[in-house]
Amino acid sequence: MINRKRFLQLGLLSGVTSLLLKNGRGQVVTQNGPVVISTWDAGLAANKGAWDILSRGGTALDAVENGVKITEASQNCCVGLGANPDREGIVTLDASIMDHQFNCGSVGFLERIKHPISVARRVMEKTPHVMLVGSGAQQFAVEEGFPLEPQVLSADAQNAYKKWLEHSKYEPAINRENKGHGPFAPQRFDNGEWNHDTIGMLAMDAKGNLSGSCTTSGMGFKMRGRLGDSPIIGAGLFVDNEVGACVATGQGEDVIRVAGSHSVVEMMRQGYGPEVACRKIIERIVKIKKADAQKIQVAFIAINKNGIVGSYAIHKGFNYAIKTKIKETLVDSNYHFTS
Ligand code: SD4
Repeated sequence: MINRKRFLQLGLLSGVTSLLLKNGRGQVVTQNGPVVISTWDAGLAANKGAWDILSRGGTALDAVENGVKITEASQNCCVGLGANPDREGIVTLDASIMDHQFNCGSVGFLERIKHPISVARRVMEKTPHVMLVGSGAQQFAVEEGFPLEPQVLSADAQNAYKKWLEHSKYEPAINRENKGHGPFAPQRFDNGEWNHDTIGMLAMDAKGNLSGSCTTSGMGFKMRGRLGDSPIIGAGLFVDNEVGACVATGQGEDVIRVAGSHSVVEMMRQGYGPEVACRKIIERIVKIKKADAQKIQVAFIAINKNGIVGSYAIHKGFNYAIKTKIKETLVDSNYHFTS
């Protein structure tokens, strides 16, 4: 007989059990069709954009593009052209998108384009390639009709960059939804609103198909030319419609090392529920990093084929937004280090 621990591991119970009910055959299904989840509290607004599509019977793919475009367009956020620049003072953007049939596209090191996620989708749909970077990605975007935006920093980013130039050290802070101070002080806002640079989104549509998207300015004040995990399929994002999907946020280098999102999906293939699958790969990163794990944040969110969602982070302070027909909320993630 299945014991309680195994039951929990398989994700048959989770923090979002209220989203679920058992049908007559005892399978766990989403109560009211579509579901969308996305990283950090900016996900609340982004999920609304996804829901506009999902609630009208649209596809998960359209939903995850539309959703994160809201965050990309926001000048007062961590993602898109209003975000923190690299060391040279230039904003460079990465994004990826993946549908339910292993179609995927991404862009990296893209400058002066407002919606990298839409360029990633065009790469997926209109080229024989998966990934375009730098000036080639920008050239493709312009050829596709995306306007070239002026190369200026937002007022917040300008202030942050000026401040950063005072010491010019690359010391990524631990990403949290930060209301605190001390070693975890925010990178950017004095009021501690946030210190992260990415939105990742996963959706299941009314047909039960999954898709995912991820878009970021990367780590603030990174070396010029640096790519993180977000544009790398299998690291920042992975979708396998038979199993589930995962998206990552946090220190991209350490997500890439373990092929993070793909590894989480493989854990779900082995039968683990989304939260346990995320936890297992977080534990793998913590083991690899040894004492340095204290200094980095990585978090995953995941959804399985039954519409069950879960997450796990290295440190406290990660949260993600859920939207279904009956629920719209921000969930505090479980995490590895309790002290
Ligand atoms: C990166 N994973 O470029 C991104 C950064 C991030 O919240 O998620 N920040 O490494």
